[in-house]
Amino acid sequence: SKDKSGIDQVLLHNPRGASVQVSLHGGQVLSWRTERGEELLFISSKAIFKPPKAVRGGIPICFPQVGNGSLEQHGFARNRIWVIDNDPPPLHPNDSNGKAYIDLLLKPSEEDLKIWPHSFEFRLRVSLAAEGYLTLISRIRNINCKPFSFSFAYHPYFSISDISEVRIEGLETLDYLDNLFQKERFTEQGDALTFESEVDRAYLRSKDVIAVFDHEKKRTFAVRKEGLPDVVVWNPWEKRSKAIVDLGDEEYKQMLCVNGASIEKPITLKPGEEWTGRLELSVVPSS
Ligand code: TA6
Repeated sequence: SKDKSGIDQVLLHNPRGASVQVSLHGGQVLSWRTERGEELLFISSKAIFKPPKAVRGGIPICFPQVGNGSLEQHGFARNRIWVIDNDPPPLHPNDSNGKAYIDLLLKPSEEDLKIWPHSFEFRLRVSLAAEGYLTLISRIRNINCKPFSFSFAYHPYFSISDISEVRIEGLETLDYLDNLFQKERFTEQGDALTFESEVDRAYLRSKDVIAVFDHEKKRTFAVRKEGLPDVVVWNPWEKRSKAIVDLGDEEYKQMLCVNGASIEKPITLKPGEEWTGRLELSVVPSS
């Protein structure tokens, strides 16, 4: 199928009727639905479905830079058109039962090489398990003759009932860099993270499972990550939302970004080396 600006999208279904929609624009997951048809990811009603800007919502991929720096904000991968690999390597036999998957590929264009002179091959595998969980596996290979370094993040926007009703567990006692205070380093003091104003933090070296509890919707998201030591937590809140053109003024209440990322220490690949970063999202009912 195609989206509003004519860009191809791929729809994955599992045997129970859960689904995932992936756009070739950015390799971005735009929808993840349960077997009952409930949407689990947030997309702004003001989202712009047109390159060269990433869609506001879903799961943008930030590569080769997270945040600001010498490249465009969050790197160029999320703004490029990816291609489908029609002959992807098979799933592992132990892991193939009822799983639907697609592999997308990104290679730098000549223009990309001018702004970031490192040849790479990026393979993104998006899969939907029979049980409904969503897995993203990124494999980035250095096909250059020199080493290069990058930072990386999966930037999921979870759909939530109300930002004032959610809490995150798994970040207790960690150090974080606060983007609202010039990346100053603080230590988390609270038991669980709740929200009453803008939050934009990179929690460093977290454990590999983070939970987002949504009391009103009575569901919990589990974020499992591998190869991604850090976790960015972002909610723009009222004032900042007004400055974001592709986000409605009140929509911050229905979204929360909890990322798997590698930010503090850049990843370095020697020629021929490959890096893998994995994110697995699942949802369970809770009381
Ligand atoms: O992950 C947090 C963050 O870097 C914030 O600083 C905020 O800008 C957000 O991502 C969204 O960035 P974007 O470029 O998509 O508007």
